[in-house]
Amino acid sequence: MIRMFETHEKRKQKELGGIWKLETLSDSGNVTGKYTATVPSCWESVIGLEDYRGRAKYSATVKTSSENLRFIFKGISHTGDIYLDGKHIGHHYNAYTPFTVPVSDCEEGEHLLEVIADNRFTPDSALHVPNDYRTYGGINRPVALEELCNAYIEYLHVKNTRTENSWSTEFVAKICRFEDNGKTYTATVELAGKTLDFGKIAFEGNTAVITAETSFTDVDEWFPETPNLYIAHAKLFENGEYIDDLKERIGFRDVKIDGEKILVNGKQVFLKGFNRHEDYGILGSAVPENIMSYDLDIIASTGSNFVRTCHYPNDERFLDMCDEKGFFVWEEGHARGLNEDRMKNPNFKKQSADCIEEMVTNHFNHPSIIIWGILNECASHTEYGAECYKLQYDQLKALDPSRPRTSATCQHLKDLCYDMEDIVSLNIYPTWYVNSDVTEYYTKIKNYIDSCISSPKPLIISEFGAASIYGYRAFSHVKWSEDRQCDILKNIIETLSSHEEISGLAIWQFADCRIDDDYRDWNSRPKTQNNKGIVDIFRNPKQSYYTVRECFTKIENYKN
Ligand code: ADA
Repeated sequence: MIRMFETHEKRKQKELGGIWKLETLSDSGNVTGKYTATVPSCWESVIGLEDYRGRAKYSATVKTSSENLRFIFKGISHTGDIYLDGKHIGHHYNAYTPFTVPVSDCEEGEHLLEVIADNRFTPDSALHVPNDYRTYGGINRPVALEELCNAYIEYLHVKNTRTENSWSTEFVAKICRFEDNGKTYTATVELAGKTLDFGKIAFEGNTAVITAETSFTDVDEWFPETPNLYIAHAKLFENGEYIDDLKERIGFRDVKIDGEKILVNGKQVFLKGFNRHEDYGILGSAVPENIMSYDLDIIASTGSNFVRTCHYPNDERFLDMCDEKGFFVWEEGHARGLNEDRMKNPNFKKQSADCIEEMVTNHFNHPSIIIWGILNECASHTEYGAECYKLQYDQLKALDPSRPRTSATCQHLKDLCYDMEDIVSLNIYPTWYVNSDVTEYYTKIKNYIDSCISSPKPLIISEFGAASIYGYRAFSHVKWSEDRQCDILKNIIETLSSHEEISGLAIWQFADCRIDDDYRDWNSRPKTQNNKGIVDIFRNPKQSYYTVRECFTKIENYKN
């Protein structure tokens, strides 16, 4: 599946999974090895390619029966070039956002589809750099092929705004056509028993953005405890004939900031949970659906209601599960620990803007996403860095003013961006990286923040934690023992959760994850992993799982 619910009744869409041919390529393009790989998967789970950093070509034969096609790639890590019958038809940078490749005038029959994936760290790559998570290689998320008529619905956004005793809803859809064939196009959308008519579509060139509005009084709101979901179903007509459709799953949920409070449907929430990388065992970032679901069940069992998709947009199937199972999500654009030099990479601004645009356009309708994040621990303490933060915050606001924005900082006492964001978020490691009393350490930063911001705003501790080696127990509770990790997590959760002004606690991190072996701090990462999980990379619980469960289940999900 490419989503956890049916997205079409009319459009013909098939997943292009199965076993593909895989050939590793030298920098000059010569074949250096022949393999096969399942799609989706990372090539690190192909014997002989466990540590491969380079380029490789996937190939498969696809059968088509329509002249108008669209290929959907949910994720190629980290750069993909697409060829159909040897002709270059698409290019995309970034492992974590989906992209599509429309093809017209395609003859019916069999075609050769080739995908060259590239996970090298080159000067052209501003966001995928050696890091404290691994940039895997390959087609690590699903691929699908759609057979279309002359026009199709590219996206449908449903914007719900909660009013006194009803919901006002705006529908925004983008329609694309392959050519102006002189025919008339109209569209409708159905939701919660209502059908609206978008009317006749006026194209500008071969695209059109259409809107319609209504209100609802008798719908069930979305909360994690009652994750009520509805299907919005858009239909497209050509000269009155039904030719295409798109189903989106939405929730009646709105999120507001009121002083230091985060309000969801008017209720003040307390976010407690984890930072989660997309990484599992030997499967890497191609996490299968059952593990995504298992992860969320483990997280829920600790009394958590919150997941931060550190440090990049996540697989839509995972976000679908967060909608269904009921989690609050902070989803963020792709960036981790980029210093000013890296932010000055000539490709940085465009690669960041593209990632944010793709993230918001594709993930807009998820009710679980209540916060957009950017630029984790980047150069928010320099003038140039702050200019980049402002650019990205402005872009996010233009794309989606309905959700608050934040960024997790480690520049605590020199951050220049506290007044830009809707929520202040701190990554702090007292009693792990910093030998300091938790309250003293936190209070000093909080006092500085209060001196920087013009009005009160919510505060989230977006990262805190400690490392432990799975299975290492010690009466001494020395660092790296599971016992020490428990002590640190318990102390920080109990201390900080008593501070009324804090709206959220996110543990770093849910599960141990693989890192790039040329990450600058590799020598503090035994097993070439970030070991701060409360479960190991195979989801075996450490003692800290039980400690966190004991602490989090004592904390209310909502403040009165
Ligand atoms: C930072 C960073 C995380 C991780 C963490 C750690 O806060 O945001 O990605 O690297 O440190 O484990 O040190």
